[in-house]
Amino acid sequence: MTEIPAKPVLLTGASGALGRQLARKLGAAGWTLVLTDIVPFPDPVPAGSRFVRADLNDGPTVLRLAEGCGMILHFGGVSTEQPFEAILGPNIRGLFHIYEAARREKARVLFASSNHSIGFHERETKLDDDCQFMPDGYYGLSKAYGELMGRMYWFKHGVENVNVRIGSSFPEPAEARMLATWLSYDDLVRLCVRATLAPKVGSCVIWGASNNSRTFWGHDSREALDWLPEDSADGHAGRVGNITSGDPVIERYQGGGYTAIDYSRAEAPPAPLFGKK
Ligand code: 15L
Repeated sequence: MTEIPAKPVLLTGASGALGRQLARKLGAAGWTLVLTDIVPFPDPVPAGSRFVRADLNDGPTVLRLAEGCGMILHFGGVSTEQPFEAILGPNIRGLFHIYEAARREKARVLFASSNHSIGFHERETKLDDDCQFMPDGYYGLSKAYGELMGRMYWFKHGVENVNVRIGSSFPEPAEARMLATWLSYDDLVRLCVRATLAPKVGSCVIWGASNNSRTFWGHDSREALDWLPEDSADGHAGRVGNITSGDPVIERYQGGGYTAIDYSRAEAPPAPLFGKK
């Protein structure tokens, strides 16, 4: 990882688990980062970078933070299933502020989307990047809306964006589902590097998973980014392959546990109306 972007990079959600990985590794590679989060940054700020505590709801502050930046790695906002009102500000209004800032700065956006934007697809269905959104809660719905916001800003204003449908990015896979959905931290960092440095990305979708043979996902725009995952969950199958929930809803759908949160259907839902096999 030697190439350094010409302009500073704004990283939102810098104090979260993924933000901290990115701050540490991109900072160590010599990138100039503007780090921001609503909570304090718990680590030493990398040399040449700075941290500013801010709320994504605050549009003028987001505009100021993005000044002079050529790339926004947007990991901020609510990252789990929450009531609608808790998600609305950070994930919808906050993302609007990010896109307005990108438009003004002519910056590119990497949007940390999620598999929960398509979580109600069945696990047997292999999905390509043009599959239908099937959000599995208010969080997944905000990610689907966020991807569509990126598409609008690309077509209307030429703001490039990479929408990464992150599977499960943790130090290691923790259960059987993650043998399909796991994204190693190193693959995530390499993906962010390529999304920043690739000459042209348009508005595209990437499945955020490592090279897992049990993957639920197929075609995406990784070629345009020149990114290929190097890690794999496969070696963890012996350890976690038997760890399942026993819940028929959770085990049926790609979104796993999120699909069952506040699930109120009495009967099993019908087969999906669409989706590629
Ligand atoms: C996500 O989007 C969450 O941020 C993360 O905490 C995990 O739940 C992950 O999805 C997953 O689906 O494993």
